[in-house]
Amino acid sequence: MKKSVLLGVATIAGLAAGVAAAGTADDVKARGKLNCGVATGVPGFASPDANGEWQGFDVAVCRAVAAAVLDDPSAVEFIPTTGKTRFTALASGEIDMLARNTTWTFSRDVDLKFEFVGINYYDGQGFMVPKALGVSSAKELDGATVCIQTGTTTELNLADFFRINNMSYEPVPIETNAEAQQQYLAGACDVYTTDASGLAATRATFENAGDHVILPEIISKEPLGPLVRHGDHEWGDVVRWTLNALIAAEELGVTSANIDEMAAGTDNPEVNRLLGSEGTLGEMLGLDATWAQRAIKVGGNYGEVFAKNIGEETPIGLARGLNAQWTDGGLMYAPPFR
Ligand SMILES: N[C@@H](CCC(=O)N[C@@H](CS)C(=O)NCC(=O)O)C(=O)O
Repeated sequence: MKKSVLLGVATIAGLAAGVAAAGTADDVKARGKLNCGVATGVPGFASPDANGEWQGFDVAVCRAVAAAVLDDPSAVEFIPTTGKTRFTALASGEIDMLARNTTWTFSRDVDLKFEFVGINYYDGQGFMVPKALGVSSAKELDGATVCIQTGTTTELNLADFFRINNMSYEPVPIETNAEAQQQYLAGACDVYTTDASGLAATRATFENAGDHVILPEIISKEPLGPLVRHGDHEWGDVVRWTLNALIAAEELGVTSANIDEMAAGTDNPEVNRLLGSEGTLGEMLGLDATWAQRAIKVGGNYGEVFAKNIGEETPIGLARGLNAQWTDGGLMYAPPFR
């Protein structure tokens, strides 16, 4: 068992080393299309709408990168990946980047050889139970059956949490969020555990959402963000600074409503460098002067993307919390555009 796990990791890292040398930024430009790995379906984060168009908070990152690099937010092939398949898809070169509620951890960076370019959502793992179970704390879950997605940090945190609290559980392994939802609603498990954002997204689709409670414990840190292969620095920079552009735009007050006006030039030099009316940041990135303008125009700044897809006015109903700007008591903090 141990051997096969090690082999799997070595294979992923080996694949990554081979593909990285190719230079993904050039590949994407030559192909004219971005291959973006996303979830198979998490409402608000990544899921196809009634017309088959991918929508969501993670999808917005893919579209912003496509707009920056290819001048076309629709030049994206969305590739659904599960907790298990996402890393081989990235390492093998099937996808150029992964934007799928994926937690930045030591081993995914150092051992699997991926580069997390930033954090687009600070999350933590939670638990959902049917109200009828009469449980009000995760510490009351001794002996529970737990629906758990394989290949995730969720699986590992769950084991740690139960061990620390001297409790036992029976895992019900599942592959996708849709399957988890179905199994949980069918009563195959007492508890569904995943990132708290994923729980909110899943519960929002329930017919009787009020019959289910999210327990107060958050048992882990899940900094979620987009990632690329190690060693592919030019491409890593493009994805990193596209995400930073969306975050900085919110801090600087650049919105989808005022961006055209601001792009003509403002009395804030950083806004001018971001939007390309001053300086040569785009050129340094291997792009043109208006790359960030295009990225921001797709769905607005970080705050607009958040509000539209997962914010308090949406059925998902997430508060900004840790994901507020640093100027507003949160952790969102883009490095300077200079
Ligand atoms: N953040 C954790 C868990 C991510 C995860 O896979 N969460 C599930 C539950 S919301 C998910 O996104 N599923 C998407 C899918 O099934 O397509 C990780 O990186 O391992």
